[in-house]
Amino acid sequence: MREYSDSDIQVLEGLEAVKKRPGMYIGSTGEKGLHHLVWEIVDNAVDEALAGFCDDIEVIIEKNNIIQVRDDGRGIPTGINEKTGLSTVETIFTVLHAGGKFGGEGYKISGGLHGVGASVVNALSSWVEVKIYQNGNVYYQKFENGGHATEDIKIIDKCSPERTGTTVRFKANPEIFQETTSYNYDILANRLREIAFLNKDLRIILVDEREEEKRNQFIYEGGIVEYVQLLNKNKKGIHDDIIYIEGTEDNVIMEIAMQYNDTYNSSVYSFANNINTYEGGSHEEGVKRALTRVINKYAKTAKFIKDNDDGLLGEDVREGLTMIISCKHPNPQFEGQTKTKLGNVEVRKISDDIFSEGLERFLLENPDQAKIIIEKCLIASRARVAAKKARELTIRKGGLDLSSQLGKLTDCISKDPTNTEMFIVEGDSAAGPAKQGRDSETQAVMPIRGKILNVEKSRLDRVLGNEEIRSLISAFGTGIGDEFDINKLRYNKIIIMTDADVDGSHIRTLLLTFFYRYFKPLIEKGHIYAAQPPLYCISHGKTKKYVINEKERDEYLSTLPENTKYDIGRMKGLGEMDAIELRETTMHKDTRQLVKIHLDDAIAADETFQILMGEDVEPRRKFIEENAIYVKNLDV
Ligand code: TTJ
Repeated sequence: MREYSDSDIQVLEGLEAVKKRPGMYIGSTGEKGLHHLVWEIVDNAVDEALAGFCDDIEVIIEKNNIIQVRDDGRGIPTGINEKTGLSTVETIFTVLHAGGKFGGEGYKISGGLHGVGASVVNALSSWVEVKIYQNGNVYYQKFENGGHATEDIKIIDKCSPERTGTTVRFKANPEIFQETTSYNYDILANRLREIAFLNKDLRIILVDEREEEKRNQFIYEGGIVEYVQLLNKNKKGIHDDIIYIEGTEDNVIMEIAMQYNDTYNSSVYSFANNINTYEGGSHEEGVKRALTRVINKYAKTAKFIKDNDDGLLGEDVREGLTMIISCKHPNPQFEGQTKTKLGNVEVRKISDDIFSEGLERFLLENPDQAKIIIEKCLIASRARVAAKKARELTIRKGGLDLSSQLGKLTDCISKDPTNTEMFIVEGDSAAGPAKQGRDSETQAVMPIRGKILNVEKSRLDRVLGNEEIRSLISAFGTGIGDEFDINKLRYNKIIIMTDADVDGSHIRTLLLTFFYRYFKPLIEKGHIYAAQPPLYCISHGKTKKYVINEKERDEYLSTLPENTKYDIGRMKGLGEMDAIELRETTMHKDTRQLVKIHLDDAIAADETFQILMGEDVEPRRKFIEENAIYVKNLDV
């Protein structure tokens, strides 16, 4: 161990602060925070790629959940940093917020919680090891026990002078990440794939060495164009080209890819510095504003609509639109409840300028495709007027009031919306035990029949025509669309309770899509949950124990005395349990485990869903089984 200097002491105080309040730096010490460590390190490699010096990044989950991230960039500088008197490596890994400041000029892009830096990872790890390949040498430095350098940086080996890059290995500290230190392959794969889509030609490899080896390579020559292609894969694109527009103004890089399809919803996803801006912001506003203006202008000039006709609204020109907006900004301001809204006001004009010029040119150069697009927008506008009439009619007939449309709801006694809950239960076989097993004072049960209407394929008027959905809306009490009022919500928690199987996942995906499309505020305000029914039943003697995952199963088995004879059954559905078992395992406030649905879960469900939109059921089912990453995540 080295002797401590003054700067060591300052540094260690900084890292102590991180250890004391990890949540402030990485959001949580649960699964999400654990994965955040990986993003902190990966972001550095992506920055090097954005600066144009790296085109390969590899992430390896080693045995024992050690993470290795390597890039083929220039390598972290290996000299001493003037300000700190420590090596640059040590500075980056031990001084809070040291990130780019010590790394020279480059194009530094970081955002949100990201970019708090490698020092945070170091503070929260049992150990971190850094290797740098530079000038034919391999440099090495190691940190232990939450951030202490074991030695100064030193050369440990020679390498080919052509080889450059940085490799970081770390092991998350299990005393800090008490919930879990096990990485979820699908979470890593999804985000790495997204990063690859957002940075064309960047090659990212993910390897899992823990059990049977898993490996994915993500590289997209077309970048976000390929992303739109994927999202529209199972829909009919109504015009030939995926429109792609890019431009740079005042160091702000804008890229937009879009294509209209034959559905009725809009799927506009925006990113700033590779971070999904779920809450939108100036880049999205600029592009949306320009889209409405340019389409109206073209429609008038080309005489699709008369000068004094009502113009097309934003929602008309976005119906059936799949669009990715990616903005890269040297100094992004993230705002909003979840810090996922881009705040930089100047970007509104920049994105508007770049996008409107590009779209105008596309429409003029491709009149055949322009015609198809404008006609689609005109139909959407007429349908909007018709849907409004239909909705007014429904309301006038008392269609959405409580008394007439509650369907099969078994309501609770309490009318206090701060402590009541509604379980949405699939199928009659589970509805029975749920009704018997509930706490009738505060828990209501709403059975739904199999697959609810796929809202992705229907306009609002048809959605409102669906009995199942009307019952749900009536039970919520909030109304829908323009009439939506969250203050009228009749339950504090709306809990989706489906089987722990593929059909269950599918139904949950349908419901999440429905909530995302029509009741977004309920998700944002944390009113939507998924129940976690048990996956296994362990029986021995007269005892039956239900557990929700493999981990709990193994933990329980290890508590049994040796020679105990037991039997393990994989649960197929909620209907297999009687009312008391269902209450104990899944419904009772004291013993159940709920998963709160966040906006990104719902968006992910929506996105997954779009990929699954094929007409054939079988391949879709298969895809869900193999790939419905987010859906699986919810299964934990
Ligand atoms: C900074 O400017 C001079 C040349 O090197 C630049 C740099 O720091 N490059 C760099 C850092 N490439 N890769 C990293 C890096 C990679 C990982 C995986 C982790 C960290 C903390 C940095």
